[in-house]
Amino acid sequence: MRDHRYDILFEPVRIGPITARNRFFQVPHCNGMGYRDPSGEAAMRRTKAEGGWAVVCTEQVEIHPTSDIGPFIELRLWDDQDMPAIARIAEQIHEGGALAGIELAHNGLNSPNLISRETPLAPQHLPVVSWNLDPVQARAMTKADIVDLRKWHADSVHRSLKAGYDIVYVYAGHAIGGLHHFLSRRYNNRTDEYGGSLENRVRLIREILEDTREIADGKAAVACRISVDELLGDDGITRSEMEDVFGLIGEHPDLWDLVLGSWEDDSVTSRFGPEAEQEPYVTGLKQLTTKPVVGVGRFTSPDTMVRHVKSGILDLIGAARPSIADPFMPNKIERGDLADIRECIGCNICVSGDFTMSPIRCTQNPTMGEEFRRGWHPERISVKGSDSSVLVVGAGPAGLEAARALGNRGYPVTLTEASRVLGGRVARESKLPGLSAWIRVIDYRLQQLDRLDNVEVYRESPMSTDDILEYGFDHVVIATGASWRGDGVGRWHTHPIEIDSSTSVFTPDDIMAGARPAGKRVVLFDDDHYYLGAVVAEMLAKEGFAVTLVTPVPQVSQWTTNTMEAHRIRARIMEAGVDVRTDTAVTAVDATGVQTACRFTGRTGHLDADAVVMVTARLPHDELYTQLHERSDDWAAAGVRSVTGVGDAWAPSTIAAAVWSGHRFAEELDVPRNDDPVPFRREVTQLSIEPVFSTPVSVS
Ligand code: FMN
Repeated sequence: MRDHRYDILFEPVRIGPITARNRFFQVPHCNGMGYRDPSGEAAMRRTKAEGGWAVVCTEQVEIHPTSDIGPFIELRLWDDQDMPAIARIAEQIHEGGALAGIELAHNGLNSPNLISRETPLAPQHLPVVSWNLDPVQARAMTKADIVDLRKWHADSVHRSLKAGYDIVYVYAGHAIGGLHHFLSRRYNNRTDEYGGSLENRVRLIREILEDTREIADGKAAVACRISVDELLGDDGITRSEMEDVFGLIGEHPDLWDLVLGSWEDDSVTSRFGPEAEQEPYVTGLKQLTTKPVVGVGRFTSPDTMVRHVKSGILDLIGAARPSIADPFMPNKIERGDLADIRECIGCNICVSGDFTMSPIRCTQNPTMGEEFRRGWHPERISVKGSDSSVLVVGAGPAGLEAARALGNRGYPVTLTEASRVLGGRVARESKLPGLSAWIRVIDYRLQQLDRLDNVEVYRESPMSTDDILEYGFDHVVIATGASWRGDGVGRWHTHPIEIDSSTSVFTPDDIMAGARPAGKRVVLFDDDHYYLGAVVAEMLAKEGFAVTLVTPVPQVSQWTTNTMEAHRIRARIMEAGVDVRTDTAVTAVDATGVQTACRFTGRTGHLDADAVVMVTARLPHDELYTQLHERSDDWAAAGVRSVTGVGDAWAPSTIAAAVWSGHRFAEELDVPRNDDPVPFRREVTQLSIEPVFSTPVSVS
């Protein structure tokens, strides 16, 4: 039953000509599926609609080939050929019971147009601000270009209405939507009526809002997504300037959707920003308009949501990442099942789907992106296919998820953990600076296991091969995790390096277990390139060690460009006093420190150190798996039918991958084997148009 304190979240909100049935609003977010996997996207959005979000939006939709931000895979509405995909998504959102919003985007300066090869368009001549630093410049838009842009936008509004959308966006946010570039002094140095004064810089947004409203004509609501502060001081959009923007066009849209700065600022990870971080920036803007306001802030606490509504900051609770982690969050709040909410941990692995052009993934929600292609659902799983019993060995992220999902299917499950602490690597890593929110991966699963009478959990229960064969479970899942190796093997060295035993070598596991170097000078060799190297470096530096981080790539924690954290990580470790040596490898550990080599020239060097921390690679704990398979002749007598490795014990990867792997085992147990080499459904390009190849003209 719903707690009455949360009633206000379930009040309807009028948005122009339409009414949202509650205050839960899934704001636009990309998902790495877009034009390539539109049915995958449609199923994902539908799941959220079923989960209680009153409004479910698409990601940014490119309205024209000059707005091509490939290789990112977004939706397109370049012409009518894109209509079936766009319409299918609206239809599925409606089937799920929500209103459908579409974020029309002309990306201007942000679109390198690599696929279309059209010339990028911007307020002034400037290099494009694409993520890959593409050597492409945008051309300053002429008046004719502006007329064209208005027409393309208008065309896309017509198409959106035809496709059935209830809310049509004008996108002026994140320094991505091209209208943002017109508004911002950083990008707009025009001297015509579209540059200079605020009134001029706002002109194109105003015109496009007016065009959109005229076409929507009461059939759909018009939303405007805008960055309320670019966090650049007077060089960009400021919060006080935004008040003037509201003075000029505050009544133009039917809904304001407020975001902060660039996408990196807006989707800040939990390591660098708390829930509701945007509150000071958005507070007060609602009072400058009669139109409803939606805002974001990795909202997972219904109390925070209520406070935002009651104190007049927001009308609608916007969410991207919390809706990814738990597409059913609104329904769970409504039912009063708060412990059932899979709270977003703010790791931004969802963002990495976009950056790696692969379907979206989520640490908390392994079904995200798998709704269509594998038929997975965040709240429903098929009932068990037999009376088999399952033993899960290891209660890390993979084991916990396997036990939870198998338990939900109705199997009798025994989960054993060698240590006293449940959670494996997540329990250890969430104690590191900035990673405390990650404990939610364990909390959610333990709370769920508590409710399952058919799952028994045993701590301090190390299992041997003999034990397992003696107990005679039908299926055995090995989820025993992995350990960091200390021999230097990783991407750079594929064989152990020379290590002089007089210099102590630590692994992240040693450091997380509380071990510390005896001396002060520490070299940390990061050949892993995700978060851990920099987190450990920061922690040791703050504890007073003199830390030098050595990495063979150009950037610290380079892979975190995919979670949009790399720049913050670098700033944080600089502030912590860590000395950084990029493009350098540790090649040996000697009696006085480490030998190094420049990645490019091979030039060698030496760094004095009392200790070395190797953050290079991990080795799976697969001994049990291997031993059990060596004794496969004994399985029949013991009643064992399968032994499967999952998560890091099978192949070390991200926490998201471990959770997914445990979940996959649970989904597929007793499901008839699919012999198709592609274990999921996919959409392939229909060769529907007769090819007409141009005939080369020969010149004699
Ligand atoms: N915002 C947009 O306006 N358009 C997008 O296409 C878009 N893509 C996103 C993709 C991902 C994976 C995420 C996490 C965010 C994206 N955003 C996009 C920003 C979100 O809409 C939102 O403003 C931001 O993540 C903060 O909200 P949250 O804390 O609820 O995630």
